[in-house]
Amino acid sequence: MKVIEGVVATPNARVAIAIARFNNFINDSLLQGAIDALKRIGQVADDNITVVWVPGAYELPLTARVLANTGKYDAIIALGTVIRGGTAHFEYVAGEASSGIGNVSLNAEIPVAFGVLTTESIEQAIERAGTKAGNKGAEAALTALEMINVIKAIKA
Ligand code: INI
Repeated sequence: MKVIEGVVATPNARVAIAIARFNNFINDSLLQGAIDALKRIGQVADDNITVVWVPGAYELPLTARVLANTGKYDAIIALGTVIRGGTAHFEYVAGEASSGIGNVSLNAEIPVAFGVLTTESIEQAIERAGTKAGNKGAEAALTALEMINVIKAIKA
């Protein structure tokens, strides 16, 4: 039996983070969590991390696609926060961000981690950005690194 399981430490990884400005007071915490996880746990070099700011979560799939197509990155981490309001806007933005990011990952065959909060309230978002429900930016970063290693091991 052969079992493939990726480790997290990926010292030579080149990682791009695509991050939305919309709800940036929450996204800033996701970014800090992601960078801390990449460097402190993943041992990724500071010079190998690129951060790209875009207007909102809706713009994340295109940004991830352009980053993926450069061939310069081993993984991409998409960060943002979509909070439900009184209209259907939430569904469109969150839906497009989620399916678009998934499509980029499948088409480019590199990990594109989904670090986009989709919550009912600001309180739920704060809880997931470094307070009582952890930091989803850090979780997305660790997932991206593990997946780099899993894919490398499958192809080896
Ligand atoms: N963008 C977000 O990242 N989060 C939101 O909650 C949000 N809401 O609710 O409107 C949001 N809208 C902007 C959207 O991502 C695009 O930037 C905009 O529609 C222009 O394409």
